[in-house]
Amino acid sequence: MSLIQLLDLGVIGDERGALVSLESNKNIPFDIKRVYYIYGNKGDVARGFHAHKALKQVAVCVSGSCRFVLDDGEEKVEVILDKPDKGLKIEEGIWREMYDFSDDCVLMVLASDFYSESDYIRNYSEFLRTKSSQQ
Ligand code: T46
Repeated sequence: MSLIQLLDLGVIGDERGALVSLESNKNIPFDIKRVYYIYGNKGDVARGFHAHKALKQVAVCVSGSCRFVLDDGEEKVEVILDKPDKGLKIEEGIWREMYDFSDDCVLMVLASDFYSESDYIRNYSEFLRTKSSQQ
């Protein structure tokens, strides 16, 4: 499966403007248990630098833009999020880094589970070891 999975969230638009609705197991392919958002980042700040053991997420840049680097241990890809109707699906076991936050960036993330630090792999060598032990 491609590392870049961009979901078309669908816009319900009319003459007043746009509306995007996000629903568990419909346009978001899991039960949404948590929503968080990231904003006010300095442009030169990078975030992420971890993978999740089990968590699935969909990231939506509802305002502005930012750049994701996704890495499955074999391949690295880059994707720019700059559309509020596009969601980047990030499966478990994918290392992610985020860069180039615009001043107006609001990055909203829908997650398949509650926050748990024990689901994070924050060390890149450990991430690669996990991937090679799965092969
Ligand atoms: C991810 C990327 C896209 C909480 O207490 N609850 C939460 O729901 C979250 C997401 C974080 N935290 C705490 C954990 C840290 O002490 O907030 C602090 C900052 O989190 P972190 O450094 O992991 O933030 P990012 O921006 O590097 O990563 C976040 C998510 O943590 C992560 O799951 O995939 O955004």
